[in-house]
Amino acid sequence: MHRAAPKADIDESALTVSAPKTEAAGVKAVTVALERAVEEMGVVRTARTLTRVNQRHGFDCPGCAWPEPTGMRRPAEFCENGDKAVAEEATLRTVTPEFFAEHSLRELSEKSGYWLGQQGRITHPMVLRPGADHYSPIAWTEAYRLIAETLRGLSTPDEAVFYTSGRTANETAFLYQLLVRSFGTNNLPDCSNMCHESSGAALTSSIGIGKGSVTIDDFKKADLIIVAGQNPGTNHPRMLSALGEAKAHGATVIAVNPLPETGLIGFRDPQTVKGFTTGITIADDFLQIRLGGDMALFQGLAKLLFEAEDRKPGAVVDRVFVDTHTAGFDEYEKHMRAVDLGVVEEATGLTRADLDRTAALIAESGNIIICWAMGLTQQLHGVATIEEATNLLLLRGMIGKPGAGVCPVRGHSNVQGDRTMGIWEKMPETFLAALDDEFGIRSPREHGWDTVDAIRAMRDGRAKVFFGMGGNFAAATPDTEVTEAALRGCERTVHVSTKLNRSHVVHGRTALILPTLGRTDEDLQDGVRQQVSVEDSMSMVHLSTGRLKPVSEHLRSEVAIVCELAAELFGPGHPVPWSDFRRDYDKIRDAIANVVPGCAGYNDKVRGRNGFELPHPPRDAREFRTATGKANFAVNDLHWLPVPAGRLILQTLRSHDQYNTTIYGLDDRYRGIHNGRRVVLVHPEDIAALGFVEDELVDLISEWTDGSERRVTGFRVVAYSTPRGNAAAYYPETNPLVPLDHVALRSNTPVSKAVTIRMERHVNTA
Ligand SMILES: Nc1nc2c(c(=O)[nH]1)N[C@H]1C(S)=C(S)[C@@H](COP(=O)(O)OP(=O)(O)OC[C@H]3O[C@@H](n4cnc5c(=O)[nH]c(N)nc54)[C@H](O)[C@@H]3O)O[C@H]1N2
Ligand SMILES: Nc1nc2c(c(=O)[nH]1)N[C@H]1C(S)=C(S)[C@@H](COP(=O)(O)OP(=O)(O)OC[C@H]3O[C@@H](n4cnc5c(=O)[nH]c(N)nc54)[C@H](O)[C@@H]3O)O[C@H]1N2
Ligand SMILES: [Mo]
Repeated sequence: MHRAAPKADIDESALTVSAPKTEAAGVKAVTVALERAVEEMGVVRTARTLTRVNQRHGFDCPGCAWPEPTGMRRPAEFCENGDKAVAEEATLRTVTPEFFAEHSLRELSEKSGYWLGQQGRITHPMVLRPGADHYSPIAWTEAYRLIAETLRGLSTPDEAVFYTSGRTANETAFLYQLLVRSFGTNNLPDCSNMCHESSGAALTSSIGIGKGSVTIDDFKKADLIIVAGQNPGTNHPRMLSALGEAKAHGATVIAVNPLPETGLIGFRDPQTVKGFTTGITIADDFLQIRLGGDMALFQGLAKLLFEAEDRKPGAVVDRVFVDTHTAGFDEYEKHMRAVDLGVVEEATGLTRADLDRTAALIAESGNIIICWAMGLTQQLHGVATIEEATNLLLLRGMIGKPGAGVCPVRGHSNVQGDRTMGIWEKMPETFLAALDDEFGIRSPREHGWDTVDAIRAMRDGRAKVFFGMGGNFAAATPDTEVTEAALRGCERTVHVSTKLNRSHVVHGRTALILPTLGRTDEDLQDGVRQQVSVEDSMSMVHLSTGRLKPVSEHLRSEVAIVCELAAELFGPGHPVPWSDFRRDYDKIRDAIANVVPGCAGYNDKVRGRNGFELPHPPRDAREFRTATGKANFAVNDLHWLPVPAGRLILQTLRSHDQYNTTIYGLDDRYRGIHNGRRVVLVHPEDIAALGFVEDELVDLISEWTDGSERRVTGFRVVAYSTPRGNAAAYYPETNPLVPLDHVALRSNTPVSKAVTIRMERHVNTA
């Protein structure tokens, strides 16, 4: 079935600005989601899909990684943006061989990512031969042969890069890393390198495991929840229900953010009938912090906590916890006592009263959770900042007890599971040894390239093949011009994809598109329905079953693609039973059970009512598997971001109408931006001080330490509530501004939330 896609691309001149919304979700959210769903899928398919999101026997929402409430799943775990994610995937619009015959590559490369994505689901495997101007259809067997031939022709397996985006289910992820390691490289960059890598690095060093320590039930037991650097109203809408419930149980919520994000500030719960009539304010307090000021905030709070302890010895520092379970406390205390609160005020833009009030709450609260996302991780000192947040919790004894802990809120629905399954360029020896034992292979031990290093390798000609398991590498990565040139320099680029995106038109000498089933699609192998499994942000693993009839009979599951490619690449006699795995996903799970820690009995456990919880030693037993055997207080020198004269610090973030590089629509309703995306949000006084006026068109120019400049053009200036010297604009339009070498220390994550820019009046050259 083919439905017409909207033909028009974005017309930024139609952009309008209205006052930001003061409330998130509610009736409007339900209406918007349903309209979008019916438009994409029609009424029947809408009814069949939206009732199965996140239900037992249903499929896992391809949106965010926020967990489902345990015990009873609500009759409809409604979420506007989850439903948009489903509609985007379950659409009946298709991109067929005729489409590719009609549209040349040149034409497609001039289209926006929005337009490309709106065309629908890709129906056939396609190839772009050297010098060709159009993609043309290719048989699956021939596609595998081409890929295998190129891989075998490399002078070393390390000349290939195998990227993963976090939608990939556990079964695929496990087999994919097995294929890559059997082939002989650890070059397994993933979207996590650009996302929560800083959280993983900080938490592994502080508590011995790179995952959050709270479960969904802890939210009901918390007294204080700090949400820093996160916009849940848009990116994790169901988290607002958990926060609302926490408040009903008496919790206080503090939002730490440069922007007054709708949802944290106001919220109507669409889950409850009451939600349709009464709204609540989620955040009891809002600390409007300057970009990159969080490290100063957490250090300043620590100093104030030590002073409170002096006034009332024994009341603030959890001595028993600190003495029994931690290392490095004395040095940390000394360092924090020396913090200059004047500097903290300057760095954060907050007042002494803000700091005192927050410190008092932390001192008095019995159970504290700190949540965060990209506002903390995509910063130069993101790892140290997260360590400082963790230090505060350790000082108060807040890890490994109900209602308290660290909560990095993950992005992609299975990004955490992919890591558990071995998608990482630096998997530990224990994992590799277990993998080798299970299959009789010899995994390479040398660490591979992460995302930024993979771009450098392609740029420098050290990598020649790019293989993407989902995602949109060309658009999601920093320094677009450099990255696109790097991809174009490749011998072969291959993408396993559901929908068309920028990465298909920024191609190597030969390019392949391998169309795959999504979460919502029924996956039949030899006539038998298969299920996959995923892990949410809180280490809960559960099954996901797609039931929709795929839009084309030529789609293959990601598992099948990996197995069939492996069979072609390795030939008969390979020790891994690829074809058995393809036929029966239970067999993959049996292998996972033998290799992946905490997964024994996987097939049984994952079929339990709510799936199963992976072990988390700090949460389960206050056991810290660090080098010291204890939780470590980290000691960091204070860093923050002064704004150079005449400049702004820019953060690149998501609108309410997108999923990463997938643009659902042009309406950032909560922020009052409609019909367009090229805006830069600036403090009204900065607009005037820099010599501009509201609504005028500017170019944004980033300046890097080596003197180089990067420019994006034609952005409308919008007056917005943000700290002085700070600005915000949407990703991925602003990715060209982020220099490749502008990465977080210790995690190599692109610093997408702090790019120094200047604005220039836009000169229309068209
Ligand atoms: N609908 C929808 N859902 C999504 C996604 C999506 O694109 N659309 N993406 C998914 C993915 S992969 C991810 S990683 C998550 C992302 O979830 P978020 O991290 O919420 O996403 P961003 O839009 O990047 O928002 C960053 C937030 O941090 C704030 N911030 C920026 N810099 C700072 C800072 O220096 N300090 C503080 N305290 N705050 C700061 C910004 O103002 C903004 O509120 O969402 C996931 N869920
Ligand atoms: N400037 C800036 N850059 C950023 C960020 C930022 O905040 N600012 N955020 C970063 C973050 S947090 C992340 S996670 C990355 C995201 O980076 P990616 O994960 O690479 O990007 P996505 O846009 O999520 O990928 C979308 C594409 O995935 C494909 N797809 C969708 N579903 C499936 C599926 O089921 N299977 C397969 N095989 N393919 C599928 C579709 O073809 C779609 O076009 O971007 C990062 N880049
Ligand atoms: Mo992410």
